Parts: sequence; C-alpha cells; structure tokens
Amino acid sequence: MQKHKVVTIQRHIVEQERLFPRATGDFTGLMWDLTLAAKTISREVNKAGLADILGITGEQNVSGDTVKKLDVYANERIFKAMDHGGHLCVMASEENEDIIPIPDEFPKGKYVLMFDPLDGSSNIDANVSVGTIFSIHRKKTTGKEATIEDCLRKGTEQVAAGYIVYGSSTMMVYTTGQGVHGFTLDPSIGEFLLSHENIKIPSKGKIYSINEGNANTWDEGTKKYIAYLKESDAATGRPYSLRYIGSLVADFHRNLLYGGIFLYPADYKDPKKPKAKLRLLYEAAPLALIVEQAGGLASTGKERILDIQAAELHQKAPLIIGSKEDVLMYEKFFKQK
Ligand code: P6P
Repeated sequence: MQKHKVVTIQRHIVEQERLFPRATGDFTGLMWDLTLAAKTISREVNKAGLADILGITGEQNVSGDTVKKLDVYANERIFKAMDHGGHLCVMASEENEDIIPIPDEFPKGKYVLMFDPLDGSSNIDANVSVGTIFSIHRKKTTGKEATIEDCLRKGTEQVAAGYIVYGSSTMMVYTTGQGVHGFTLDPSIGEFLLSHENIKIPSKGKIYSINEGNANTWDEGTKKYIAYLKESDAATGRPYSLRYIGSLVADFHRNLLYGGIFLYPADYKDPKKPKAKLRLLYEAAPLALIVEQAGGLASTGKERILDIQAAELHQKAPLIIGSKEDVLMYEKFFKQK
C-alpha cells in the first residue's frame, strides 16, 4: 500500500483552483506554463558543466551583474513559455530594464508576472545551487494595454509567489495564499511531485545567513544583533551557525525548511544614503509572501516587506527574512538608537 499519495504539481494547482469558486482556470493555465519553463531551465542548468552553455555574454544587466549565458537562456525560456498562453498582460524581469509587453499577435490575460530568471547565477560555474523567483499579480489598470503601474505594486497584492531551486534536486515551491507547498522534479517522468506539503518554518532557528565580509558597512543595530547571535547562551540556542552560500534562493530554501534568519541589510557606509542590494518586486516580495504563509516574517528591519509600495521596477530593499522570533529579535536591535 503506497504510503504517500503521488500528486503532480498540475493536479495540486487544479485542486488549489477549486478553493476559489470563481476561478476560471486562467491562473491554472499560467502556473502550468510556468512549470514547463522550470523543467526546461532545470534541464539546461543541470548540463551547466558542459562547455556549450557556459561562458559569459559580456553584457551587463540592470543590476550591473555580468550576464552569463544561462541567465539569458532562463530569461528567454520563461518569456517564450509565458508570452502566448493568453494569461498575462505584461511581464517584468531582472534582466530587462523596462516592462515586457505581450506581443501583439498573442491574446492578453489578466495576470502580471515578474521574475528573476536565474538568481545567484554568478555561482553556476562552481556548481552552487541557483534559482528562479516569481511573483504574480492581477492587472489593476483599466486600459486595454498594461502599463508600468500594473507592475509597481505592494507585496500584499500578490495572488501567488514561488521559486524554483536548481540544487541536488530541482524543487518548485509556491503559494497562492493557501499555505506553502514544495514539489520535487522527478526527471525520469518529467513531473514535479508533491514532496513538502504545507511547509511551516520553525518559529526560531539556529542558523543565520549574512555576508560577514560586509560587516564594516552594517548599521549599529545589525552589528549588535550579529554579535548577540555569536554569544554563548544554551537557553537561547546561541551561538547560531553561519550558513551563507551567496545564492538567495538556496539560502532562503534551507532556512525555510530548517529555521533561521537570512539578512541582506543596507550598506550604511554613507548613513544618509543607505544602499540595499536585493530587488523588491521579484526577490524580496515573493519570498516574503512565502515566508509569511509558512509562519515566518520578512522585514526591512523597520517595516514589513509586503507593505512596501514599489515606486520603481528594479527598486531595492533591505531583506531580513526567516523564523518569526529571529526576525522580531533583529527588529528590536535594529530599532535601538
Ligand atoms: P553578496 C546573487 O548575486 C544575489 O543577488 C543573491 O542571490 C545573493 O543572496 C546575494 O546576491 C549575494 O550577494 O554581496 O553576498 O555576494
């Protein structure tokens, strides 16, 4: 007798749709197209060690990162998988400076897709896990054509969010606001199978993830918080262990399952002009929706990530995300004058 039910992500998405009586199947079709893109990118990422796909295109994306071939490939795969299904009215990507309209020859839909096609791609040559992050909104402008206003949103308006982590296995994790569910790709049948139903992040962890090399740029609150984590106190499970591989999706995914806190605070070298690194719309906000659905928190240190109204497409934000008690403790230190 099979212990575990075998549920494909397609079936799970349809079952999630049934929770919304007015659903038209449009969103389900969108998610199915996204899983196809995920499988295709996974196939190429897993071949990344081979010569043909590696190499640097030499171009730079809006973030100023050198664009590697796989970045470009992943970006194109998502666009080509999503542009003709009739579910979207507009897309936005870390790799594209402006919004990406749906080609005139294709039908338009009511959803907005924003994504980071291959986050952490500078790690590819070292075979470190990388990931795709996506955020889905409903069109909000009333005109026929979608505009930038449909992309400049608050995280609380997301209808769905998720990521694919290309690691020792490929996993797709998503939420539609009904909990967080993880699916592992079985390459032998090309299906994402339910492997982590209703993920909940431990309320407190023993892991902290931060680039210690930036310690001299941190604000006083962050410095004191990290020093606090390193003190010995068995009652509060300290010292915490540092786990940081410089790939947001992989660092986030580990902390989601094990508990802990990921921090990318702003650079306070110029206290009057703190500089964040991670992107709000297609990195911080989707992961914030996931972590809150899993019982965790996501903050800038002083405000909830999901409450931030985006003013620019590639806007950045400090990201403190993970176990609820750990993020609340950080906020106490950050707010101390
Ligand atoms: P740093 C990768 O370039 C990335 O955008 C995230 O995936 C990762 O968390 C972060 O930057 C790492 O940045 O400054 O520690 O190398």
